[in-house]
Amino acid sequence: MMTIAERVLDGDRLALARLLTLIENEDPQGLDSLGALYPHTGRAHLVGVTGAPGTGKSTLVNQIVKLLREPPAGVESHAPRVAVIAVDPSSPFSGGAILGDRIRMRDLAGDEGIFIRSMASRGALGGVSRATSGVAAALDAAGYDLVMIETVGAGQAEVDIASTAHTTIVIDAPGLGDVIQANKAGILEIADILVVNKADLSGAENTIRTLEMALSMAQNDRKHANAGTAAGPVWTIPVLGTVATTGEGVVSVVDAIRTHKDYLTSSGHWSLRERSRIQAQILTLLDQRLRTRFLGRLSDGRFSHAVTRVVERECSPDQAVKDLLEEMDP
Ligand SMILES: Nc1nc2c(ncn2[C@@H]2O[C@H](COP(=O)(O)OP(=O)(O)OP(=O)(O)O)[C@@H](O)[C@H]2O)c(=O)[nH]1
Ligand SMILES: [Mg+2]
Repeated sequence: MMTIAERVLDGDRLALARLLTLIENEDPQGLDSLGALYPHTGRAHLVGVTGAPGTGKSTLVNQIVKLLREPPAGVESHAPRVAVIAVDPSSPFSGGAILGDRIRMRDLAGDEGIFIRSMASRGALGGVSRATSGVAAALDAAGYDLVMIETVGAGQAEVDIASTAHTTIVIDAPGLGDVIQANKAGILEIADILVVNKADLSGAENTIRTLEMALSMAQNDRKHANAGTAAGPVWTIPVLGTVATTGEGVVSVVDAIRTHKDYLTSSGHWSLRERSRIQAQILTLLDQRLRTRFLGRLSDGRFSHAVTRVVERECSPDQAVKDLLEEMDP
């Protein structure tokens, strides 16, 4: 009998779906299978798509996938296999309903080169990114060239996605009080590609201009900070206007995704990002496992006693941790 990992490598979509569920649940069988698949990972381009609720992320991802799978006539190109992970989609869906446009979806639904998956975050800090990295790795091993990860931008989630993906697309739309919010969330720092969607609405030009100005100021600061360091290829963050509902401007986004990948490879940033991505994953796992192991070794009530001491101001949190560690490992 074939193992689940072998079946995934063999292109079995049902086995893949099952494996993703096991990984999401952090089931030991899923984690073992992922271990078996790991040597087959490292090829996929992971593209994060984030932005405020309702900015048009799903609609745009739909258009990007469609364009990648059906290159316009005359364009000589080998269509990449594409997977989509939707983290915490605002409405529950089965199969392809997330992509909204049902007619278009029916076209895509029979396409073996597309795999769509939604997953719910569990609220636990780091939980989303941990499971998302695993799910993305499984899709990578299954042979998807491009894995798009849609997350709603709400503080930590978008920062998480930037450390999970190779390329981060931040979507903005006119009339959100955008730049101020964007700055607050550190969005300009995580974006490799900025998209102003809903370019059909009034105010879009203004949003694009404001973002371009904020970017050029940030890039000037960076230039000063980097003055004197070795010159290499430099990435200039593009600001692209789109109308996701009609597909206008989406070609430029697809181009930017490809160009950014080329930039990452030629500048050496691809391997740097891989390294820091993997380092972050290992550290997160270490944090989690060491803490679980430590708490498991404490005698009953010891942890809760430490909390009580701090609550009653008998000691500081720092002192409480020192005492716990000292007790365990004098
Ligand atoms: N006018 C206009 N409406 C758009 C455009 N793109 C998307 N919409 C509409 O905006 C609404 C939200 O689109 P979604 O694609 O679901 O947005 P989202 O960012 O995925 O939303 P959440 O996942 O809920 O955060 C839908 O009603 C879309 O039809 C656009 O370019 N112009
Ligand atoms: Mg969505």
